[in-house]
Amino acid sequence: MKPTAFEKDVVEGLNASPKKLFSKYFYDEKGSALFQQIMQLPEYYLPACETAILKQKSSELLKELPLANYEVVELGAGDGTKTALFLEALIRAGKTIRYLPLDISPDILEFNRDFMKQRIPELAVEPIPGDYFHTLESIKTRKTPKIILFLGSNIGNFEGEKALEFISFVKKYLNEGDHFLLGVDLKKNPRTILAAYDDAAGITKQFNLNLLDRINRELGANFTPANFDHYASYNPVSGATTSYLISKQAQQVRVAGHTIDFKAFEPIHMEVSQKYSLDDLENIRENAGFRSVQHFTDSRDYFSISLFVV
Ligand code: AVJ
Repeated sequence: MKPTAFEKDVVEGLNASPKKLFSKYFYDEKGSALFQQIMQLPEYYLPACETAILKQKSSELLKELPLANYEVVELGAGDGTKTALFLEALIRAGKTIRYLPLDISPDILEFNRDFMKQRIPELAVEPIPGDYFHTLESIKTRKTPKIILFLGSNIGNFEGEKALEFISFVKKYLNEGDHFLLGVDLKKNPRTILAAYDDAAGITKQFNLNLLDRINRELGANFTPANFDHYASYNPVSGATTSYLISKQAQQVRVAGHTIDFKAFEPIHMEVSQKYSLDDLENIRENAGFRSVQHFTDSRDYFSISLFVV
């Protein structure tokens, strides 16, 4: 039988040096539930900041969105609970909008649609399941002006140049008068950032270890998660928060017919959560070819919702 993309990525990643797994695989059912728990953690300040911006800055934001009609396309929409605040503000301002949540998970899209039906009954919702690349292609020829949303600091998972590549890719699907709204976590006190990825309750640790469990369940592997420790780091120069699982001892693991050797204290690179300064975002604007960018931040300047104009 042909190996799935998941199996291929896991086997390749564990045979690479340094060893690496992809954070996009965190989100099975258990992983998605753990991420919901992370969003409630006192240390994980991101969702509260983004919600505060959407509540406090929506009238300022709306001044920059002058048209009467928009299609609001949300990349990696998730459950839509935060997005509702923005959609409600557009409707209150008298605009006619259609909401197109895009997500890889059909289940979360179903939740999203039901949630929106109940919260904003008059809203037209058109969920589109699939990955960003295919789904953007499928709406390319639509004529209504677009607002593309990419919230929740999801851009942080794109490593190095990949973030600019992705934003440039999105830009190609936009026409004059369209907008791109990006939720980004800003560089700040390194201790504040590190604590968000190394919470006292150990939920982020479980979130990382769950991927080993998932590999056991879905690929018939025999990881002992207790033999791995979670280690988060923040580099204040680059702005990269990086999470690793560290092998506590020399050990061997069987994964899909392969034997993987771990040395004591050998890391598996799990996730990058990149942080940006406003200057970094200005550079991205320039390199991706947007006309302008305006930043809407919370009272502590922890987080920005940045509006890029085509
Ligand atoms: C969903 C990618 C925004 O990087 O902050 C939370 C995922 N990882 N805690 C982030 C995550 C560890 C989160 N994003």
